Amino acid sequence: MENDYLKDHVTFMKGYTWWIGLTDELVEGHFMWRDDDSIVTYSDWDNDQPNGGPEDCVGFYNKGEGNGFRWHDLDCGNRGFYPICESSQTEPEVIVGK
Ligand SMILES: [Ca+2]
Ligand SMILES: [Ca+2]
Repeated sequence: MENDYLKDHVTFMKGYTWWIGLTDELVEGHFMWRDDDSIVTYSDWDNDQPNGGPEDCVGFYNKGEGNGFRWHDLDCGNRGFYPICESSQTEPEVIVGK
């Protein structure tokens, strides 16, 4: 599972949050991969996520010791998070609604 692969490779850098290239900025609650607009078929949301609203970008988020990384929807404008997928940050996006 790709998700587990990524976890294995980023777990050693706890304290950082990693964008995974998943977003619902086109249709709220409808998460799609940025690289090919495919619908997400697997998920690893944290217990109270996604909590929606203006948080449209999904990151690997580590709450604290022992918790590991789970998915959180987060404010796309957050700086200091690191993209796992290179394709996400530079493509022009057409926002059709929220
Ligand atoms: Ca959202
Ligand atoms: Ca959230």
